[in-house]
Amino acid sequence: MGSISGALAAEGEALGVLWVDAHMDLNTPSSSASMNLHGMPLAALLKLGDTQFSEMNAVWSRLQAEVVEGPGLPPSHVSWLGLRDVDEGEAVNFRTLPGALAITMQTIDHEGLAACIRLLEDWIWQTGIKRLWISFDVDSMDPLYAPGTGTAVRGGLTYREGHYLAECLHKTLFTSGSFCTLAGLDVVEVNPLLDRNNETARMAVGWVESLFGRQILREEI
Ligand SMILES: [Mn+2]
Repeated sequence: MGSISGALAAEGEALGVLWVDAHMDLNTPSSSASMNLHGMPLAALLKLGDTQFSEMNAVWSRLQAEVVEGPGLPPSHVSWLGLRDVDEGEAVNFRTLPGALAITMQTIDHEGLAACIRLLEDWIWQTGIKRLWISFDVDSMDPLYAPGTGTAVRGGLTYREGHYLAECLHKTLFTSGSFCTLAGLDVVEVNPLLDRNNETARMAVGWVESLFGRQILREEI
């Protein structure tokens, strides 16, 4: 939350967010079954209201006020990719966000990842986002490739899909004359205690390398 809040203070309306995650992280205290704050960062950054618990409301409002200055992240500047474990309350919250873009695994299966990335790029262009913050949750990847994480969900991105996404994002964000550049990156939810031979951490490092321009063919031939 803090990193995106800082970026928002620095970049203002130019900032957009790409949340690569199995989860929306869009719960408010009253929509969350677990009350786990890990499921609420985007709701806090978007300053989503909460109506159910009056006692909790004060804490939620205070958290939002302390984390983000002003009106918060504009709803139309938030996108997700890789969703496959969305709570009912999060889906309800999502419907209150005009212009936000949610790319689920179902869409990726149906349209193909390349078409989904074009959709994302069109959204960035049309929304006028000039600086993109990427939050890469390793649970966006299938647990086969990222077992070391607390809330793994089957049916995620394959190793190849993950790298293809990173390579395409590199092209979009780092080519000279790009309409949008990278504002910052969070890599989250690697848990070494749950990992298998450090596979998840290594996958995450490899993903970041691809985002910053490592190309397998150019490197190895
Ligand atoms: Mn997640």
